[in-house]
Amino acid sequence: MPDHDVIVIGAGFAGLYQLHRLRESGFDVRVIEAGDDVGGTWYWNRYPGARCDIESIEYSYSFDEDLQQEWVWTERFAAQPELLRYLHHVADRFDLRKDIVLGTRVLRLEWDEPATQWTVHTDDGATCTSRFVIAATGNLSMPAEPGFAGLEDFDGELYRTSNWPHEGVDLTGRRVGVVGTGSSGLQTVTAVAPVVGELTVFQRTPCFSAPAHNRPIAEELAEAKTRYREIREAARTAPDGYDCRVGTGLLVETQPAEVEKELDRRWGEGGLCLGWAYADVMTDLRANEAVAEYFRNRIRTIVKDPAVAEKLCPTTYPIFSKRMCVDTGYYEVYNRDNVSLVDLTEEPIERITPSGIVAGGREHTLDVIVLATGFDAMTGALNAIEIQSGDRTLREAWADGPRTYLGLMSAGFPNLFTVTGPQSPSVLSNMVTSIEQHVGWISRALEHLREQGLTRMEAAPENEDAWVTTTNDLANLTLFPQAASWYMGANVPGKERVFMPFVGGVGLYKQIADGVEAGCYHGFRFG
Ligand code: FAD
Ligand code: N01
Repeated sequence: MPDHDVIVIGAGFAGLYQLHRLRESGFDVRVIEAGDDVGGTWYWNRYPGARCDIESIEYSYSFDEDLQQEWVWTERFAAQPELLRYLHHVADRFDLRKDIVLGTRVLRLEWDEPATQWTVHTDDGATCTSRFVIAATGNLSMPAEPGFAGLEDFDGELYRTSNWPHEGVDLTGRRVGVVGTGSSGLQTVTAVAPVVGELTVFQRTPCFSAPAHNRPIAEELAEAKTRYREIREAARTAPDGYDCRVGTGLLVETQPAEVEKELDRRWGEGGLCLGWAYADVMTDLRANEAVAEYFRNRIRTIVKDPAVAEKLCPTTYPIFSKRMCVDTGYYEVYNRDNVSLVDLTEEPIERITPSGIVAGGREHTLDVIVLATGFDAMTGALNAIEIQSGDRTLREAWADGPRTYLGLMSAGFPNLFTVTGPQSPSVLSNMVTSIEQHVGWISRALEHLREQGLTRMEAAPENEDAWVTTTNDLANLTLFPQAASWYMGANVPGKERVFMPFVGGVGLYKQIADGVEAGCYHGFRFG
């Protein structure tokens, strides 16, 4: 018999709930987490300004009514310390820590077909076995390497937003360079600009960002708590896993003045819902360009120097085809005297020297470099583990891009589940909604196996092929593949360019997954 029924890898939002859910159902579960504490994303990403951009009321667990009633969110978009406190509260409230091994990285998984179990090898040299493994390893947990020549020669301080020192960093009065202008870079830049002496922002591709209009939410929260059931139900069927009042009209058939009014309204509300004003924004380049130009005009209005404003205006990809950002005064930062912008398309980074960054032949002298250069997203953490089944590793099976059935399992790798795996809505959604949906589905599948006296479950190759085709075909109906985004794996040199998330939306995906379950797990094989 294996040592455990289930080993879960990772103790973020996904791993914590997966542990609780299966333990409640009577399974013996062990969680293995590389970090020294629970929290996942919110354990690692402690950079100044880090906060969520899905509203806290919705970016939180729904599985326990008492939990959602008792927890008090202070802001519309909670900051990292509050999110981490929440996840600690969850771990303690449900007594999860006793089944979590911290500070331990899973290096290798080996499928033992005769014993129908996985052997799990960890970086402390130990091994243990389990019937099932659930990878809750995160879509954005493996930092990407920017590959700058000379990085190790830098004599100043070097930090990564994805692994920020727990004790914090005093940047007061210092010359700071931030590389990267995605969500992490943008939040960092906004937070540190008023504190540092000089700030140089190194931008390769500008982002589109909408205002957060962050605020205390005492009254909103009290009201939300009276109808939490309704809010959660709406989230589970919405395209993005949160309530956005999705527009059903076509922008191209709407009068420009009306479009302007609707976009103004959504800009006034703030947050990510700007993308959901019209139904054709991600399928019709004309509609997309109209919204993109609306954003650019906003940037031009905020940023006083027209040359800087133009550099901040994205023009090389459709809006929303790279993950949109949400900010609190980002563009305003460029009106400060202590902030300068380096456009890396004109002046590429050549190397890092002991005293700074050389870009376009100019040396920028710096005390501190902050790398906000992103993640090997979606497949990075999984591929970092040597996952061996028969004569193949998962990395080999996914060499031309991830292959899954429903983003839950991969053919040839029995009893291995992925929470919010590639080809599920995952990063295109409120991740907590998608995590809860996957955890529920996986847990019910394991209960089904137990009830039927079965020990083995695997995706059928033909259903996996069909799902891969479906997800690719759906993505190709949209503008998403037109951007060199991390959704496409384009930020990691040598990574296969395939659009990885399922674009059909959380509600549709749930219907499909529920249908598969109701149809006796159609497309899965049991033993
Ligand atoms: P994670 O939180 O990434 O946890 C995975 C854990 O697995 C990590 O702790 C990691 O250490 C561990 N792990 C990985 N590999 C191994 C291994 N081999 N051995 C042992 N342990 C391992 N999503 C939203 O929906 N809304 C937001 O507002 C939002 N904001 C974000 C802000 C930031 C800064 C970042 C980086 C991401 C954000 N995301 C957001 C995405 C976020 O990752 C998810 O919302 C969510 O936190 C994912 O939870 P998870 O448990 O799936 O993964
Ligand atoms: O990473 P990113 P992130 N030289 O990949 C640049 C979530 N999140 O950590 O676009 C120069 O978006 C790169 O340039 P380019 C959210 O889902 C949410 O910021 O590749 N530049 C880009 O500008 C998000 O999408 C929040 O040309 C280099 C930047 O670095 C996801 O996590 C906060 C480079 C990386 O941006 C990832 O966000 C934080 C190089 N060699 C994260 N390599 C919220 O607000 C990379 N870049 C909720």
